[in-house]
Amino acid sequence: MVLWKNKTLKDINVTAETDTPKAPLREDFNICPDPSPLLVGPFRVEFSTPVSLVTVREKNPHLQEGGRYKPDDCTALQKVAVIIPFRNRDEHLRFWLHYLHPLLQRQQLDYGVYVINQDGENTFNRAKLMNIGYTEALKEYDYDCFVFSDVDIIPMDDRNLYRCFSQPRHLSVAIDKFGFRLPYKKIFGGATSLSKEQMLKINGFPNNYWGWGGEDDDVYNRVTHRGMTISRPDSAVGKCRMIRHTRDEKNEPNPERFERISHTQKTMDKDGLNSLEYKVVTVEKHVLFTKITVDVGEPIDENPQEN
Ligand code: UD2
Ligand code: MN
Repeated sequence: MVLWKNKTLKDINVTAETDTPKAPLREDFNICPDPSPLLVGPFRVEFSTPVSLVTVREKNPHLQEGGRYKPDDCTALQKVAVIIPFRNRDEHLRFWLHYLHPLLQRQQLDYGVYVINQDGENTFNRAKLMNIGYTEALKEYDYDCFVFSDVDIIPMDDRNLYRCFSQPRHLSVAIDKFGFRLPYKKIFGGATSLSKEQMLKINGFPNNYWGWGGEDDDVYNRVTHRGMTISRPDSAVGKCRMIRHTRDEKNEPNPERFERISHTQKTMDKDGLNSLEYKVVTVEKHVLFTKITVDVGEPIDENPQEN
C-alpha cells in the first residue's frame, strides 16, 4: 500500500483522470485480519467460583469508560453494540463480563456493552429493552451491528463471532441446558446479531410481549417475513453455557404469546422501532458497561371493554 505522504488529494486525482480516484483514507489502511489471529478456540466456562468486578476490571485494562473498546493497532471490521436486557441479575452480569470482554477483544471488535435495566416492578419486557438498547446505543456511536444477548448466555468458543453476517445470526446454537443442540429449528432466543440494516428491515423487536416467552419467535417470524434466513455457526463453535436460574418474579409465562406469534405478519409494521416509547431514568457509565435504566411502561389493554 502506497502512502501518499506529500501529495494532496487533488494531486492524486489529476494524474489519472480516467482511473477511479483513490482517496487515501486513513481508515482504509490496516483493517484487522479476518479471522483474528488472537482467537484461541474453545475455552473453559464454569460458574462455581464467583467473580468480582474489580478483578474483571484489572484483567481488561484497555477498556474505555462505558464498556467501550477498539483495537489500537488495526481498524475493526465492525462496530458492534452489545445489548443485554436486564433486571436484578448482578451475579450473572459479573460472569458475563468476565468471559465476554476478553472474548470480544480477541475478536478485535470495536464494541460497547449496554446493559438495559428495566426500572420498577412491572412485568418484564425483554424485547422492548432490546429496541431501547438499539436506539440508545445509536445515539452514542455509529454502530453498524447489534448483538442482543441474554445476561446468562456464555459462549464456550471464541470462533463464535459476536458480529453481523449477511443474514440475521443466531449465536447461541448449542446450549448445555438443551443438550448442546437446537431444541427446535426456528429458535432465535439467547444471543443473536442483526446489522442496523437488518434491524430496520424488520422494524426491530416487538414492544408488546410482556412476561416470559414468544418474543424471540416473533423476531424469527419478522426475519422470515422479510425474506431473510437465519445464519448460524456450526454446533461445535456454537457451544454455550446458560447460567442455571429459576424463573424471575414478574416474568411469568405470557399467556398471550401463542396468539401473538400467529399474527406477526399483521403487527410487525406498526409495532416495533417505529412505535417505541420509553423514558430513560438514569445513564451510568461504568468501566465495564453502560447501564441505562429505563421506564418501559406497562401493558396497555388493547381491547378495553365498554363501561
Ligand atoms: C429463553 C430464551 C430467551 C428468551 C426467554 C423468553 C434461550 C437460550 N433463551 O430464556 O432468549 O426468549 O426464553 O422470554 O433461548 N431477565 C432479567 N431479569 C429478569 C428477567 C429476565 O435480567 O427478571 C433477562 C436476562 O437477560 C435473561 C433474559 O431476560 O437472561 C431471558 O429471561 P430468562 O433467562 O428467565 O429466560 P429463559 O432462560 O427461559
Ligand atoms: Mn435464562
